[in-house]
Amino acid sequence: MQESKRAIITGINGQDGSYLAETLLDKGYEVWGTVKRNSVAENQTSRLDTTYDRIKHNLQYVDMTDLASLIRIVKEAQPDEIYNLAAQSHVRISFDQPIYTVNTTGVGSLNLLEAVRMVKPDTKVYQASSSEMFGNQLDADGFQRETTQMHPVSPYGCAKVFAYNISRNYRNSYDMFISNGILFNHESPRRGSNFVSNKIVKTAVEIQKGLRDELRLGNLKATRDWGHAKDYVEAMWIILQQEKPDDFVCATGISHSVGDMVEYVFGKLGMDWTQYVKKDPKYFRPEELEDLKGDSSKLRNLTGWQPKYSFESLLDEMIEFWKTEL
Ligand code: NAP
Ligand code: F7E
Repeated sequence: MQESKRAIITGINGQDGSYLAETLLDKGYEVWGTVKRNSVAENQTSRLDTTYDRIKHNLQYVDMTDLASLIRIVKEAQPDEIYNLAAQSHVRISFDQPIYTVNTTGVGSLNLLEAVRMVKPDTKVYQASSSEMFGNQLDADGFQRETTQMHPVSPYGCAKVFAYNISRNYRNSYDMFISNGILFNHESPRRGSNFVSNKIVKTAVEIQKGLRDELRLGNLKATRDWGHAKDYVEAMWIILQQEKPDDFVCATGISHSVGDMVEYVFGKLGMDWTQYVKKDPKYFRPEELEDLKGDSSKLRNLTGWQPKYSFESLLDEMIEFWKTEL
């Protein structure tokens, strides 16, 4: 009988890590994961309710800035695949903590590559790259794709560009299987509630239930290409199953403004958003990324990947979640 494949997910307790753990377990993988120490122990595994019993013996304390801890888990797990999802992933907060963000999200990825190169260089590595790397650069048709220039406009975006480039450099220099998934925004009920989608949905449901009376937001005009995290973690797995390592954009190809999202969510809950939404300068960024819309033809044509969720069905699922949760 063929042994099951073994994968490490860094940042397994994040939004994507938790869905990817479910996906890989369903596919018969032995799943290992890295967690970050938190003084509230329950927070360390707060998104792992559905998987905890199956992975609890394979969870290790690792910080991306701590090379020794990365070497240890790669040595012990001897993985076939690593999905590098751990990062300080909040763009606005990256302006408050630029050095921490670069150390974790940028140099941390290099630490992982060094651990793999030293201990098990035949491991396939997925690097969680981001549409934030493009900044305000658009192709003439309004889309961003693998060939679009990268001009990041946040410390987070700059750190991701470094991780993207060093991943390509290690792939070419050492013949390692390292692929970048350049993922556009993806959300779910498990999204941190300080990202705009979950903030809008959660607060709108609270307003409807009389628990709050306003929603304070920043830039309503910015547009994003929003998909569902479940669709995107499937793409991560597909990217590592290809014959050759490569870089792929993953996106829905449809963009909406933050204002569109507000209007849809409040409308679904039977409320007029203009009565509740207030602009707050606190939520604007020092440099704004105005428009994102991804062309993922390369991934779609090669692998057949396509999203199952639409903008509307994603938000409907999130609204239902918060109606039950609150
Ligand atoms: P997330 O929910 O913020 O999860 C990030 C994970 O990384 C968390 O488990 C976090 O642990 C962990 N982490 C943070 N700093 C760490 C450190 N110094 N050492 C070890 N672990 C650390 O992010 P996500 O939405 O799942 O995204 C997954 C990855 O894809 C990230 O790299 C993100 O930048 C990238 N990405 C996300 C999107 C998107 O739209 N979601 C799009 C493109 C790329 P704690 O929770 O304990 O802090
Ligand atoms: O902001 C605007 C904000 O924080 C979306 C991360 O996963 O995707 C994510 O980064 C838009 C921006 O996501 C508020 O200015 C308005 O234009 O949900 P967000 P993000 O910055 O696009 C990329 C692809 C990643 O890789 C990142 O890891 O919404 N906006 N008002 C607001 N945003 C927030 N958070 N809060 C507001 O009040």
